[in-house]
Amino acid sequence: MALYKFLTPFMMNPSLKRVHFDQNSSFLCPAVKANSVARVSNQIIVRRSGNYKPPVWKHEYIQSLNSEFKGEIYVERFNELKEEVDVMINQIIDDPLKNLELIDTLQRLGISYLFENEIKDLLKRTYEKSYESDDWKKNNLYATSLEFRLLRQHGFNVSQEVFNNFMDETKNFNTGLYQDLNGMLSLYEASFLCIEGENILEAAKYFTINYLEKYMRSCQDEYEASIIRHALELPLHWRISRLEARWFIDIYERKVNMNSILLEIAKLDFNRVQSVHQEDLKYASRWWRNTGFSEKLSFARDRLMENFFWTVGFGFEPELSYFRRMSTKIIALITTIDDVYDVYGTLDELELFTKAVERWNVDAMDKLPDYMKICFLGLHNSINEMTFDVLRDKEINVIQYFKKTWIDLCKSYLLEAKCFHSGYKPTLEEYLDNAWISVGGPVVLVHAYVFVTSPMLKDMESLEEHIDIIRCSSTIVRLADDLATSTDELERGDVPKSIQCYMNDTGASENNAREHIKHLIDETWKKLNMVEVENSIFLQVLIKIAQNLARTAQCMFQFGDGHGIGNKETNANVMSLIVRPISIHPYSK
Ligand code: 0FV
Ligand code: MN
Ligand code: MN
Ligand code: MN
Ligand code: MN
Repeated sequence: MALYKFLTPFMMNPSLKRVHFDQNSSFLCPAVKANSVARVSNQIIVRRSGNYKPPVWKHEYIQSLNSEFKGEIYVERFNELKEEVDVMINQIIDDPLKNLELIDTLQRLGISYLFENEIKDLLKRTYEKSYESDDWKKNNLYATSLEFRLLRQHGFNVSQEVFNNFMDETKNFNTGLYQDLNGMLSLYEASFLCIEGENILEAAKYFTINYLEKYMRSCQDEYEASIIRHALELPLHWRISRLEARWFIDIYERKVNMNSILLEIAKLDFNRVQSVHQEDLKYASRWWRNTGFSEKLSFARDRLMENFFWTVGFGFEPELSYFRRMSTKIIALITTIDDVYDVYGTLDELELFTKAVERWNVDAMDKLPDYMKICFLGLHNSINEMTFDVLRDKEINVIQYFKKTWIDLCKSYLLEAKCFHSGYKPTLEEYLDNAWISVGGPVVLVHAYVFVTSPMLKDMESLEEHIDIIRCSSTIVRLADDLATSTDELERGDVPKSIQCYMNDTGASENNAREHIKHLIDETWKKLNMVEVENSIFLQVLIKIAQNLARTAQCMFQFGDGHGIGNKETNANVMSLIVRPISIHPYSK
């Protein structure tokens, strides 16, 4: 890959290798705010500052979390309810629309994972049935869209042509459909399962968004408005399932004719799963404290809770504890090392650190400054320990695969650091060729894949073949991150991010550039949707985590920098997902 091919000549210039600082001039970059100036062998080193705030969620607070749903008291009731739902799923067979609605409700309530096989069977029966007669959906936009979305989500082959019925001769959607709000909402959600080149679904997206936005402005019904607003903020397909479950449980409770069995099991299960998450979080927080990073590397973000929150987005299921615990460590390490490269380290130091990671050997530590020694050994020990766990439990040595992701990450960081120090402005294409790596996506995904599956060497090797999945997912993380963080980053001194690269390339305004980046997210999702899922269980797992990573990023960066700044939206999400159980007493809400 010809990364930043024009950069090399700049970097050959030795005068750029060390930052010389003359206190009277600010030739470096006018935006750089130096808060730390140190003298090392007669040279003055300028260190930038992230001005990061201390963590909102303290270790002691985290350790004090203790859910009553952890124990056995609710198990019996839970099992009873589960049996009742089982019966419910097996009962309905002759009304395809009722079947689909049940599946949709189970998914939105966050309990479909408890009935995975039953749901697959039910969908299969519905799929076969829909060939016998289509009277139930023929002129029903709501039923057609719901069926389309659920079937496609579950890997059934279904064509966008099913919507032809609802278009006029000029291939525009019928405006008569405006009368059918549920249908419009359902078509809106379905349109996000679009793959590249599907023009009907693309048209459906614009048709429904335009209408729903207009409808919102005059909507008087508060319940209805909250549902439409929620849908327009982020489509279902882009949302993390735990957060959707927490939101939908409240909505469902207010629904006319809701099923109280489903509501009760959803609440109980949410709380039960949350108690598992709390134990994972407590483990991760003990690990984090034990690294000493927050004192020794105090320039870096101390965001253990936020790091953990990501992992609940990747996979919430109770049996994924080990995966969440290790993934939290990985994101904490990524965030810290990112700050070393972006904020604190000098270019010379960063070159040394990159070499040490490439050697992956404790001896490589000798030449590093003290603050980097602790960072390097923390990384080395954590990843080696995970490798040990995997070797012990899954009988496969994955060190070369783990190691490679960290080397690639550090190289991509170094390239950005060089670019910053030389003032080189990459094109958007050049930038993205590197920036999908520098956002940490490949590190997260390759480790996750190992933790969630039991891969064989051939599966590890085939990851390279499916690098497009990893790249698409990581690109979405990168673009969402840039939309949320690049204003602060440029202020503190950083490379041009995707928005600025596009502005440089085209002369577009910042607003237009932001719109373009959002459009790229949309386009990248289409590629992430386009993957054949029937052939391998390993591939299915990879796709699922890759999509969840993209979703979590869109959630973290939906209202600005929810990862680094600890904003009110992230704090509210943490409270409702991780800290507070749902009240289960019917009168105590
Ligand atoms: C982003 O920070 C950051 F640290 C992230 C997204 C950590 C979590 C990563 C994954 C879950 C993949 P920042 O905006 O400083 O990153 P860049 O790359 O822009 O410096
Ligand atoms: Mn950064
Ligand atoms: Mn960075
Ligand atoms: Mn393939
Ligand atoms: Mn960023």
